Amino acid sequence: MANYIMGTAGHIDHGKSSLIRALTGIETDRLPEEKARGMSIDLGFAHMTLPSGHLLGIVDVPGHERFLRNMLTGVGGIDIAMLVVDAVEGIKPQTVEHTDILNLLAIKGGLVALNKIDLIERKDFAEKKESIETFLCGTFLDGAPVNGISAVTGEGREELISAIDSLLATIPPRDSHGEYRLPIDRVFIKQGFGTIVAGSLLSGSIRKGDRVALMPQGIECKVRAIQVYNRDASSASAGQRVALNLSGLDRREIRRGNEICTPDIFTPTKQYDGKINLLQNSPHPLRNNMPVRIYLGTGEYLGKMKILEGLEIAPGDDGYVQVLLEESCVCKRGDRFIVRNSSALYTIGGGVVLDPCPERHRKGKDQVMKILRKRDSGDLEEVVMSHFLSEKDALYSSVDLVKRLQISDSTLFSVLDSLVKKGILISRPVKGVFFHRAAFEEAKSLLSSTFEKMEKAFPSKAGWKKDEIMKASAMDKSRLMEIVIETLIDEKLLIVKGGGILARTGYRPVLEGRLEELRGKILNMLRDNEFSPEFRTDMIKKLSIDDQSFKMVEDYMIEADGLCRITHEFLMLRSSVEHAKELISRHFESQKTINPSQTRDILKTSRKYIIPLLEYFDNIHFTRRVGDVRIPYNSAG
Ligand SMILES: Nc1nc2c(ncn2[C@@H]2O[C@H](COP(=O)(O)OP(=O)(O)O)[C@@H](O)[C@H]2O)c(=O)[nH]1
Ligand SMILES: [Mg+2]
Repeated sequence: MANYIMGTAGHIDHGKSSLIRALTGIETDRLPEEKARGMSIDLGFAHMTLPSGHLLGIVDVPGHERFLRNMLTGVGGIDIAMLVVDAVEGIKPQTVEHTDILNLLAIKGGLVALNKIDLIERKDFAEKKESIETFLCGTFLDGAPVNGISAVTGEGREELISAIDSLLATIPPRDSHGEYRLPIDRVFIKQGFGTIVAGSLLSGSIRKGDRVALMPQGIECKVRAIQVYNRDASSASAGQRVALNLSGLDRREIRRGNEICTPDIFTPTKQYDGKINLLQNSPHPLRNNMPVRIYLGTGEYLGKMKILEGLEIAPGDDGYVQVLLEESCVCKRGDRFIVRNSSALYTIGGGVVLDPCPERHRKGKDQVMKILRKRDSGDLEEVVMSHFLSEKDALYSSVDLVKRLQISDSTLFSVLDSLVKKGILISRPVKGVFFHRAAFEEAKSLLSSTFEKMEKAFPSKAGWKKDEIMKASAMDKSRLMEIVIETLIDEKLLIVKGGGILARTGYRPVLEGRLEELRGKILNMLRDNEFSPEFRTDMIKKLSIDDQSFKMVEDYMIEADGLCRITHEFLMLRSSVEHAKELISRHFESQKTINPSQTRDILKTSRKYIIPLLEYFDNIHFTRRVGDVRIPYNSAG
């Protein structure tokens, strides 16, 4: 047994409300004004259990064109539609308009009740039926059953009910798992209970006690009680008409058009991307930035449509638009909407939401169009992928994606999981991020070509800082590039040298002729005076070279020869440093401490070298300073 909701449609006085009464025994015209005028103004609600056991909720809509906005509020959540046509009058303006609207809303199925057959000759029935069938060609009701019925005599009632049942056998029930959404079509205060909201539950289930979000206001509140078809219930599921008693909410905070939904998924939005279809009989084309009225969920919004390709969309055509609303709404990819002119006199067209929270687009951007086409035609995997393809540095956490796509964690994770299994996406669980394998590979090869370029340009350099290399690859601040670098370090394809310098494994800096010669001279100068070498500035003077060349050789030697930089001026060969350490260690064998003058005596050098050298030894944790003397770094005291 499943739950479905059926909406009525059709011209005023063709017998929609009478037919609901005949089917269910429920009077849907409940307002005093409706009773007095004998016509439906607002939505009416009824329900029945079908012979199959399915529970059918019915939304009765007004047929009068003045109340079309109420009709639009009601039909957003229906599964099937019953078009009611007066057998005497036949097709009338709202028969056409309602059918157009249901068609634009992509209602899954429906049937026709050819009503008031008590008023026509039996022999005329076939002809009436045929003219309706012709009218329905090319619409969502193409080929739908047309059942003759009289709401007054009850003739054809059983046949109509079983036609509804067989139709439902072909309609998959709504998903009662995952996130729930209840677009509100009624709000009222019930004495002794407080605020009640009602609507058709589009998806998911709501339980008593749940904390729910009122959107787009973003207010959280608690479900105190639930009614399904006027009976108290502990939970409600998709495809049911539901009333919720909410605690902690003021009636004045809620309007028709607001939505009760799973917290933390939906983001209020004033712009969304969509594809719009113009009605063949729209009185004019849709022009760029034309003010319009938009009907989305149970809400009505003023706004305009930015046409993303071309200047206008002609009647009968379709196109991609960015819809800009004056107020916030919540929506999700796949939601349908209807567009009427700004004074709501006629319907222009309708469409489908493709991206609920896009950036502002400029016109004629190929990339935007490409992505919208993907979001239009693709399944959820392709839609998720379209986000990864939309930016060069597309790296998303699952939280980012839930916000962008407005789907539940579990739905998203199953898609991400499958994309990772297929090898299309890569995940880094520690960081909680996902990215496109192709983008990763591209960044990887960009990185290695950048290293290659740098190695060629500066062959004497030991390596490059992360920032330097990212800048050189024109991917500075790229989170993806950071991940590429980390990965290559993990894979030992990159090594981190002293000072956080990066180089490719196997890379050896080289010095070309003149600099190699210079290196030999510097080595000799440093060797000649182990513990009292020439200062850097003096070497540069003696060798009569420029600072730049010296620096290149110096950097190279630090890397390749283990040259030690005691201070900027004071350079020492590693072998000399080791020798000095050895002599001092020997001193420590007989003495607990060493002072600067003892050091000077041992190393036979002058004071200007001793202090920096001892500080260097402190820094590398060979010695430790205690007052004016040094002790071995690891000794107690
Ligand atoms: N003779 C006859 N009259 C009907 C039938 N169904 C509805 N009516 C009458 O048609 C009028 C409009 O019906 P109503 O249900 O309000 O139409 P709605 O505007 O489509 O909801 C009322 O006076 C009904 O009594 C029918 O099957 N036979
Ligand atoms: Mg009515």
